Amino acid sequence: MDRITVENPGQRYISNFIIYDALGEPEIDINKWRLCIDGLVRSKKCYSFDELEKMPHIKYTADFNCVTKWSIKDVVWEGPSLSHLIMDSIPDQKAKWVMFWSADGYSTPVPIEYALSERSLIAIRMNGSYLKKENGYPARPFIPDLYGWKSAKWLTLIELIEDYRDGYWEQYGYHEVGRVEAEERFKGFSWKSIRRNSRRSE
Ligand SMILES: Nc1nc2c(c(=O)[nH]1)N[C@H]1C(S)=C(S)[C@@H](COP(=O)(O)O)O[C@H]1N2
Ligand SMILES: [Mo]
Repeated sequence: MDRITVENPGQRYISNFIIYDALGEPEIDINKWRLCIDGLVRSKKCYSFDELEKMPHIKYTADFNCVTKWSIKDVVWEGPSLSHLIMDSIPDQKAKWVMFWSADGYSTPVPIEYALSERSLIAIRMNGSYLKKENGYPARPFIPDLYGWKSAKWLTLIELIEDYRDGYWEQYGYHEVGRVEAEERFKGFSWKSIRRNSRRSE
């Protein structure tokens, strides 16, 4: 899996990431930092950076798409498979959403089928180097099909839950799922469904 292409209507490419830290940049002590899997799982687990680093990694090139319409072309993403991490904790049948939580208090939900996609990973490297502090060191999830706000920087916790809950941006109206290809930018609104509905009424 070397390259993942996702259609990104309405986006334009820029050359550098615009750094966002809605709740401020947290201080992280890498020796104390852990990434934990919790909630509706049979076996709760926490991993150190060293453990994540030593696991098998997946690696591919894919664009990063921010819902505010900027994109970065061809970022090389690398890290453990998100689905392997979740499956190792044995998810309960009831789990339907995954909530990502960060050290700064940021959170964002994704449907479990996206978290379990073979292309979803926990990025510990971008473009061949560890994440920069401002890009979320030590780890952030990356799901190429979803907008960038679903990639919680300074990730600490992956919580499996049954019912949808808003995260930080979703409480202000951003979409539950956030698919780039369907322009799911805001709740109850996607250009694809508008086009589909207008075709239907023609
Ligand atoms: N913890 C945290 N994660 C976050 C954000 C944030 O403010 N805090 N912003 C999100 C948004 S809207 C985007 S587009 C990307 C931006 O990533 P970057 O700061 O590495 O460019 O991070 C996402 N993850
Ligand atoms: Mo964003």
